[in-house]
Amino acid sequence: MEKQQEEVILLDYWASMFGMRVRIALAEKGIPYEYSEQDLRNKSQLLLDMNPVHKKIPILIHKGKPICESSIIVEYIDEVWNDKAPLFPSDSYAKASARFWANFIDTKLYQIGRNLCTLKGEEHEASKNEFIDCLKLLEGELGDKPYFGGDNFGYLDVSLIPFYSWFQAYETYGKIDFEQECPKLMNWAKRCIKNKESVSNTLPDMQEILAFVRRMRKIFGIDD
Ligand code: GS8
Repeated sequence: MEKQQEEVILLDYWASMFGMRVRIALAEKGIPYEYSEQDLRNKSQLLLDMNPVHKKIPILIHKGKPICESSIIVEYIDEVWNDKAPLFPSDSYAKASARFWANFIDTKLYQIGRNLCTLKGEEHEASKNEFIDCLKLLEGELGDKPYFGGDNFGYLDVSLIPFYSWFQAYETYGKIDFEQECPKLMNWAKRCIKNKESVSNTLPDMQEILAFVRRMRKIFGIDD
């Protein structure tokens, strides 16, 4: 165990919901690591060497070897540090289902959220409805459970909760009232923050994310 805890480095960027997943998983497991904030507009040689395929963060470097893609990193963490806070259920069907929904978040929710913050006019209106539909589907999957993982905070909770820190930005630019649209999901998010230090210590202030999106919109010429 001592050996496995050695040499854990995370290449990350503070506002990245994908990076937050990894930070939450590492905190859940109590793994000490070196955090290395990356400049995504001027990528370090280390970042390029460790993820030459996608050139993206987060990257977990464990004993000198890189693991890329947040979902894969979280699975890796759960597998390697398997003595504490299991993130996956042991049941194969529940495991497949958690992976299915995490994939839905990556392929749908993320992209639509991005559109919400960057598009205008009719396309913007369409993404607003699509975003609400996605959240409602996720709310259906949560059902009456305290967490997506059931009684315990698990893989799908880790996958989704970072998006909550972007909700103020989505609310502002998407003009969505989340409390009204998906109250159960909002209660779930508040429950995670209240009960899980791994989450409350990781998620950045929503206002900071909003200010970040505001800056990005200026840089990309969406706003004057
Ligand atoms: C996505 C990582 C990603 O988009 C994952 O890890 O789950 N599917 C991957 N990383 C972004 C920052 S967060 O928006 C990134 O590194 N972007 C740099 C770039 O695109 O050049």
